[in-house]
Amino acid sequence: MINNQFQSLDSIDGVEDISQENAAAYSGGRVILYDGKNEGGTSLSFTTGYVSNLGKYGFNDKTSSIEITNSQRWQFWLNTNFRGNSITYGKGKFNLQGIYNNSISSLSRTR
Ligand SMILES: [Ca+2]
Repeated sequence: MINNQFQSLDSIDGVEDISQENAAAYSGGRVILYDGKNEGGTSLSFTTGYVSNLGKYGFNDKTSSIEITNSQRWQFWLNTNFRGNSITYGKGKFNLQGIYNNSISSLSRTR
């Protein structure tokens, strides 16, 4: 009985390890939005795709800094549905300046 219990705990650990590896592989890149400068405060991350309205995530007009990993590129718009002025960033960490601070409403991955 005890051995069986240990075996099933080991199995569970094994599954968790595999999913962590998959998560690491899948995170070949991501964008992370922060509501504070210098990657501070609340964050929200995406690995791919199009986000037409950050309001769906409670993050409309909140982003103050951005981190992009690997070789991804992301474009950020002032308005929802990819409208208005936009700015594009590649890999790195950025504080949003001027009109872009606390104004991003949509984004999409471009690479
Ligand atoms: Ca906006």
